[in-house]
Amino acid sequence: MKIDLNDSWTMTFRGNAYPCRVPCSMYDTLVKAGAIPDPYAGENEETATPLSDEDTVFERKVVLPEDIRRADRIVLRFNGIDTLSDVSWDGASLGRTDNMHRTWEFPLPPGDKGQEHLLRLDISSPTRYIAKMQRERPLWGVDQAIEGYPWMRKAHSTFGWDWGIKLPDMGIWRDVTLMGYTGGRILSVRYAQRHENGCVTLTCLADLDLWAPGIEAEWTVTAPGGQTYRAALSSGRAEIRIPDPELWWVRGLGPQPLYLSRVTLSLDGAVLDEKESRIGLRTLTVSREKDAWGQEFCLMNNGVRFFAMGADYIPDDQLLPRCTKERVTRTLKACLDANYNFIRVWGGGFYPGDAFYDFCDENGIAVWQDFMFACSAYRLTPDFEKTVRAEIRDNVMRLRDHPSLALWCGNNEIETAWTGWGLPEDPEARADYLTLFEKIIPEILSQEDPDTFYWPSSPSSGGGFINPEAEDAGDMHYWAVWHGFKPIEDFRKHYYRFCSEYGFESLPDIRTVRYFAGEAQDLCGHLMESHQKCAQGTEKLLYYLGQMVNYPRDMERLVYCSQTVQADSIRFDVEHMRRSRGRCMGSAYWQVNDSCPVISWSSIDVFGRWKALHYAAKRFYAPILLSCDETDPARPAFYVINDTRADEKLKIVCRLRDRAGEVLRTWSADTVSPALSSVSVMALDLKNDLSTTGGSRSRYLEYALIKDGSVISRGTTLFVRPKSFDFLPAEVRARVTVTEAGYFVALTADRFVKGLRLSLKDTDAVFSDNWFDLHPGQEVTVTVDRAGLTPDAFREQLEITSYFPGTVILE
Ligand code: BMA
Repeated sequence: MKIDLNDSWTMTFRGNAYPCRVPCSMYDTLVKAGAIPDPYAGENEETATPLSDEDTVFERKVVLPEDIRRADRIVLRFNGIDTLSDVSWDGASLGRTDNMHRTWEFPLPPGDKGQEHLLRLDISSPTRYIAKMQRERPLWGVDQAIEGYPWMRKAHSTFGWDWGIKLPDMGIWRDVTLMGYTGGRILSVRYAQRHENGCVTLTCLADLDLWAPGIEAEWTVTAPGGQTYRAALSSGRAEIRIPDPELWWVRGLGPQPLYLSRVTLSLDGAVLDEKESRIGLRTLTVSREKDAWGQEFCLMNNGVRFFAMGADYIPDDQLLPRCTKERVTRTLKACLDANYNFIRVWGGGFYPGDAFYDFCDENGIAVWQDFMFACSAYRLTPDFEKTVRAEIRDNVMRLRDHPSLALWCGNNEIETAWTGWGLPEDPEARADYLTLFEKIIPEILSQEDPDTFYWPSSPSSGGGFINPEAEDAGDMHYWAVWHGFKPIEDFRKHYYRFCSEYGFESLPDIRTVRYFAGEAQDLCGHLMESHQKCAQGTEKLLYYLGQMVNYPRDMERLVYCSQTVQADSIRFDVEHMRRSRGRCMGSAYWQVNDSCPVISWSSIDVFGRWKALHYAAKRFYAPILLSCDETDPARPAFYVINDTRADEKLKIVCRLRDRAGEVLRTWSADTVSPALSSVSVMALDLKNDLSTTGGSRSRYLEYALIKDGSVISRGTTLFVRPKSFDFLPAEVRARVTVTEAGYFVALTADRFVKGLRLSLKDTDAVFSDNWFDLHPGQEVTVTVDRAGLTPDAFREQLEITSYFPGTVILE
């Protein structure tokens, strides 16, 4: 028996009472009630942050339903309390909470007569607590967050980050439930798999608490096709052999069949408790074999090594109640649309809810899961160690059976910080680092999840403070471009084994900029800079714009140019890594999403608006990619990268064009691209073509990869940066047709057009392709949802821009 207690709460803050519903928090409730201005707009953050210096109370009345009152044991469960609270029941304390990442259970006192009870949480200020702890024992952390945050087991980024405003909230951020148990309870279930000779042996290991005699424990597994396997659990354990297993694959490698597994406790035919999970029959791990380049770091699914393509994921909102299933799904759906097969959950936020992992299971996205520690020092005081041990256990037990879980990682950037960031000496905290990440966590994992790969830190070469930044082993965070002011060409000087972070900032969509800065925007002014949290962020943005593009004359142009440069830079690196497939086996750019309206490295902003980079990702993460390496412009080399398990018969067509887009020369080649490979298929000799005066400024390559008559990958290579190319104004023609499914926009141009961008003036829309190049003699058709617009409204709202101004004719 189980009911939820999410409704009918009251929050009291500064003597005022506000109604709320779980998930709820101080800031979110005040914003909803109109009691404070939107902290995401203007400079409202300044007045919002200090509110967290005060305490908050949440309370509600509870009447226990009859069937729960009759149970032997009644348990109150909080799936998430943020963070420091006293939980009381009719004025008597049930306990204290100190960790937002934990689940908290409190047994309720017996003897209930059906009367009304008062459930109350007194949540105390997080900022006062960390200030006190920090005064007593300083710990280092990132500059953009409120000092002392490492002392608290609360999403670090709620204290501010270099993409997040400071809103250290208080609240009940996940479901509250009331459960009644009679006779026994399933505490936890874990599954182990053995794959042998085309057969999978599944073992169920259940932790059962049985206090009445005669209880039977049964386990059933139902295959996707409906076939059911059964076994009785003895001492919580049983084995089932599945002879023709339908294997679960990471997307692109195969399908994602899910088996439904159910453990049931029953007495005389009545079900007392049950637990259901969806499992995938698969192996998924990290291979670290030694090879010609050092030691590989490579994800491997059912024995197949695959190239991980994705990005780093942060919380979907700074206000946790807004991190709903809809928001998570919107982000992950956009990842699918952009051809990701991988995502890294970064360690400075929180452990996502079940919806995140369910989506990844259903769609084959491999998950790199950090534990929630990032860029900080910690002290393992007895209290801290106790709560961290419980946190690790809670989350491992919740997430371990998801087929999409590829690896656990101890933390973000702490090993590398201790070795190379020049931090204040702190031998105690340094020793505690090793104890926590190289002893305590591996020990817990060896008991709770021995089959999932563990990596101590990101980046790392394997731990022990030994060369965490090494390029030839482990994963790598590469920030010399952007934070280090290196030119984007520097990306190609490195051959990482797995690049789990690298990034480049841009401004969000113009409507997002207007949301936080209104019409009076000045990139370097205080208002805009309050939404630019990166140290020297404005300087970095302008520095790279100056290198790459012509001067952007107004804010709309600045948005367009900054997104163009971001997309070009990340594409430049991804294609380099994918061409080096085998040596490099993974790319996660920093970062897919935003948690508030800011200037950041994301490819989608907080409102779900795609930047140029997200459209580029859809192209550069295509399972089969044609890529041009023009490191030597006189001899550009073409690679076909195939990340599927099938050999593919393909045709390459490549044209050298002049600045007007006229074709000067054409090459074509047929090729068979072997499964899971990157092969250099042809090189051109352009020495004479580019040596004429202005040759490289007025000529470019355009190329396409064709499968069964359709273009599956295409690209353009300029031999100079966009600002140096001699563009000509083009005339773009757009023909709009409407069908039930949506609008089709067929686009042609009389000259070369770089970065053609479609948008709707007042409506959010995701186009099937966008921010692409157009060449004379070619037509590109883009589709978009009807978005509730009539054909006339659609035509009125349609805006088409490109890198070099020209004219647009709407037909
Ligand atoms: C990293 C991350 C984050 C940070 C990002 C951008 O290294 O791990 O801490 O937000 O870079 O600076």
